[in-house]
Formats: sequence, structure tokens, C-alpha cells
Amino acid sequence: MTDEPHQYDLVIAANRLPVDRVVEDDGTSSWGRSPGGLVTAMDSVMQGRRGAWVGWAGEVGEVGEVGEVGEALEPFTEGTMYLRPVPLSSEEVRDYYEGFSNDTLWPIYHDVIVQASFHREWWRSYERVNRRFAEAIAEVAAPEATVWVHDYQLQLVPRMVRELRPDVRIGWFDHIPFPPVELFAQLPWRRAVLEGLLGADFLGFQRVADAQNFVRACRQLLRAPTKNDTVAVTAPDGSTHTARASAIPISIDFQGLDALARTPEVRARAAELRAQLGNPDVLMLGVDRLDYTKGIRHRLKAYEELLRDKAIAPPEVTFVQVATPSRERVDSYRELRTQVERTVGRINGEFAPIGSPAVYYQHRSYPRDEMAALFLAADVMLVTPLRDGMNLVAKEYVTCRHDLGGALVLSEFAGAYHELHQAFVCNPHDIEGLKQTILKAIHTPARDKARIMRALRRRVADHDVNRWAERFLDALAAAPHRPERQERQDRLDQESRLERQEGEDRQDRQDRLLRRDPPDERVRLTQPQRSVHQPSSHDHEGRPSGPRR
Ligand code: ADQ
Repeated sequence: MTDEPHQYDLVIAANRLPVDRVVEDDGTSSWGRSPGGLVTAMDSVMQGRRGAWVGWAGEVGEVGEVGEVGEALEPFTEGTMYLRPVPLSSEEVRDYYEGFSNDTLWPIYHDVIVQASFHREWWRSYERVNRRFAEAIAEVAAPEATVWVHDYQLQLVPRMVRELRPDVRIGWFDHIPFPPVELFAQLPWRRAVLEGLLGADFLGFQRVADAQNFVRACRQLLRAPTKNDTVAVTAPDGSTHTARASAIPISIDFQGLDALARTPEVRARAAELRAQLGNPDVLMLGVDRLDYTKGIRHRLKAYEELLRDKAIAPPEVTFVQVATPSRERVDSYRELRTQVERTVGRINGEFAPIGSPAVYYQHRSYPRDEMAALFLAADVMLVTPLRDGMNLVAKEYVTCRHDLGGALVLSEFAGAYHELHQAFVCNPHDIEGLKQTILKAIHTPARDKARIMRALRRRVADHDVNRWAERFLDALAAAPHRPERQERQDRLDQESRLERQEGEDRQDRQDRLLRRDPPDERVRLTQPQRSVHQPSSHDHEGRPSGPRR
């Protein structure tokens, strides 16, 4: 492939290119593909097409005049994909990326868990970088190509591309939540953002509520005519089109990860990890980017209280928290790191005997096989975000549990909850409820947990990342109409859900009769206990456990 313009019929645009620079021992460096579901999915949809990916390579240009960018990296080919780097200056990394994307948009789109910062120079940088992306896309896209733009860093790109290349079909996918209009309205540049997005023919969101929030924002803030999931758009030049917004939840490469977790090496490593941790009865695990949206502090608070209540104790119960370094130059992230590390120190200082930490804290990244081993080793996976677009960790955990072991504690504020609602569901703001849910995840009988795990795995296997990508591209091709395949599939999904529900209800009734569970038993914390205690089959809201919700 060469870098001749206008020849790629599928163009992906995302803030980052799917590659990382790999530095060898002798100091030479090359580009290696970064692992991840998105890349796998894009690989599969690019089969038989000429595909290009436009994004920042993570290299920072020289400090200089605003707008001056470092030496542009030459385009290159990786596997089947043509990669077109978009250069950023260090000021742009600061203003467009760390500033506007991560300190203005990120907080607003995540329920303002921390205060958003508004700076006009950040906005100008965001506009400028979005234009650079749009120009690069317009340059590589073939006539009538499909352009798929990803995420909140590139919300102005759809309209800019439309103006430059009215012949192409434009889709945008939102990896994070789209906020309710009351929060979105705080953004001083709210109109420009909505107008930017409305350059797309189709907009995909993680949840139905996100798509609805977007359509409502268009109606209320732009006074745009809307009908169900569509918005009628009139551009400044008088041209019109209809944009459609719908939920298409992202997923992971189920087959690939499942196969990895079944390898003898990963199984052996999982056993080795447990042994290194002192073979606890219960190993709890948290895996997150170190981000205030992930609810790490709430999780630690609940865990600390359980230790104080003597409901659990090391070495029988222990907790590994893996926190990937993230956005370390943004103040709120630095503060979070300090708070988390202080709390971990306090918990270990107060509750852990010498040689048996209550929390193992790992502030680093791991390769995929090590992550798979950790997932396979963990009895209870704590996914407790305060707000999360999807949360792939929840899906990765159940994918690795081919042994049907383990229990997933999942926040109802993660997009994943809408697909994995059979998990041990919690509201992370309710510390008492979170404690109860953790205990319930520990104590539910293995047979019931296996049944839940089977249902969760089935969902992820049926809705993997390839299916997500296909659904998105189908929806984009058919927009503003619903694709036929989607309508048919929705009908099938609903039928099989109803059938499954009936079967599970029957099974649950039988189980209850056999066990004669009292209908409203709660896990009690009042009796001090050394470690693991009596199982209960009901969660903190008194609902029966199992795949019913
Ligand atoms: P993120 O907020 O980055 O993504 P998430 O969905 O949890 O979050 O994905 C994180 C990924 O990083 C997972 O694949 C996980 O395994 C990996 N990871 C985490 N810690 C790691 C470590 N220490 N070492 C190695 N790998 C690690 C955004 C949105 C999410 C949405 C995704 C995809 O915020 O809500 O699910 O995009 O759309």
C-alpha cells in the first residue's frame, strides 16, 4: 500500500493509532501493534476492504509556537491497515488532550464526579486538532468511503469531514456516557459540539439512555426537529440530512480471550498467583485505570469497613487492586493517586498481620496473559464504577471464567450492567449495600455462582466485539433507517430472552423449594466473624440471587 490520497474505503479515526513504540535493548525502536479488542474488531471488519486508521501516535512535537507541531511521522502500514499519524505539539497535548478532552469533557460526561474546568484556549486547541483529523480523513478516504470516528476527543470531526467530503458516509461511536442535558448544558461550547456530532449519518452509544440524552440535547439546545431516534439537520449551506442515534454496546474479543485463558500456561500462572498470595480462601480483585470514575475509593472504603467489622480478615481473604497509571499530569488524577495510596497504606497498617497484606496494590500495566491469569485466579471481581461507558474489565473477567468459577460484583452505573444484570449488582455510593453485595458474592453457593457465570458468559459470547462492529457498520449503511438485520436480531434476542427467563424462573423455584430459603434473608454483619461465614442466597435488597434480573 502507498500513501496515495483517496483510496481507502473504510477509514477509522480515533485519538490514538493502534500502535505503540517498542524500544529494543540496543536502543533501536519500531512500532508494535497495541493489543485490544477495538483493533481485533477493526481487523476483522477490514477483511476484504482497503482500510486506513487516522490517529495520534503518542509522540509529542517540539515545544514551540501555538499551532506548531513536531515533525510529522510518515504514514506506514501495519498488518492490513494503512496508518496515517496525526501530529500533536506539546501545547496541543496539554490543551486538546489533557485539558479539553480529559479535564472539561470527561468530568461533564461522567456526572461531574469532579468539577470540570473551562478554558477558551483549550477549546481553540480542540477545534484546531479536530480540524487536522478531519483533513487527514478527507485526504485518505476513497469516493463514497465509510468513515468511522471514535469518541469524545473527536466530536467536531463528523461535521468537518462532511463539509470537506460530502460524498462519504460518516459514523461516530461514543465510548463514554453521553450526559443528561442538564449537565451537558454547562458546556459553554455545547452548540458547536452538537452541531459537530450531527455531521454524522449515524451515532452509536453504549446505552439506550446515552442515545436518548443526545437526541434530547439536540431538541432542547439546538431546537432541532427530532423524531424517535432521529434528528433532522440543516447545515449552514442549506443542505439537509437526517442523523440517527442508537445504542450499540461495545464488547471484547470473546474467542481470543477465552482461548488464552484456557492455555495451560495461563492456568498454571493463575494457580501460581494464588500460591504467591498465600492461597487465600477468597481472593478479591479490582482492575482499573486509576480514574475517579472507577469507584476505587468507594471499593476500598467498603473493604476497610468489612475488615473493621471483622466480617473478613487476611490471610483468609485478601484483595489485589491493579490500578493502571492514567493521565498523570491532570490534577484530579494526581490527587486520586495520593488518596488511594494513602488508604491502602492505612488499611495494611491497621488490619494486616506481618507477611499477609490486606491489600496488594499494583500501579502498573500487565501483558494480556498475566491479566487473564489474574482474572482466572480471582474469586470475586469488584467492578464498582460511579459512572462508566461500558467497562470492558467486567466482560473480560467472565470471558476468562471458562471454569464457571468466580463472582462478578458490578455497579449499576457501568454500561455493562445493562447486559450483565445477572451479576452481583451494587450501587457503589451505598457503602452498606456494597458491603452486603461483596459478602453475598463470597457466600453464594458455588453451584448458584456457576449458573450466574454461565449466563454472563453466554451474553458476552453472543455479543462479542465482531458482532458490535458489524452492527455498527450495518446501522451506518442503513441510516437514517434501522437496518433490517438489526430488527430481525432484536426480535430473536427478545424471544430467546423470554424463553431463557422462563427456564431460569422455573429452575429458581425448584432450587428454592429444595433449599427452603427464607424469602427475605439478609447477610448479617452484626456477628463478628474471623473470615468467611454462612452463605445466603439473597442480595442486600432482599432479591433472590441468580439470573433473574
Ligand atoms: P476505559 O475507561 O479505559 O475505556 P475499560 O472499559 O475498563 O476502560 O477498559 C480498560 C482496558 O484496559 C481493559 O481492556 C483492561 O483489561 C485493560 N487494563 C486495565 N488495567 C490494566 C493493567 N494494569 N494492565 C493491562 N491492561 C489493563 C473507555 C470507557 C469504557 C469503555 C471503553 C471501551 O471509559 O467505559 O468500556 O472505553 O468502549
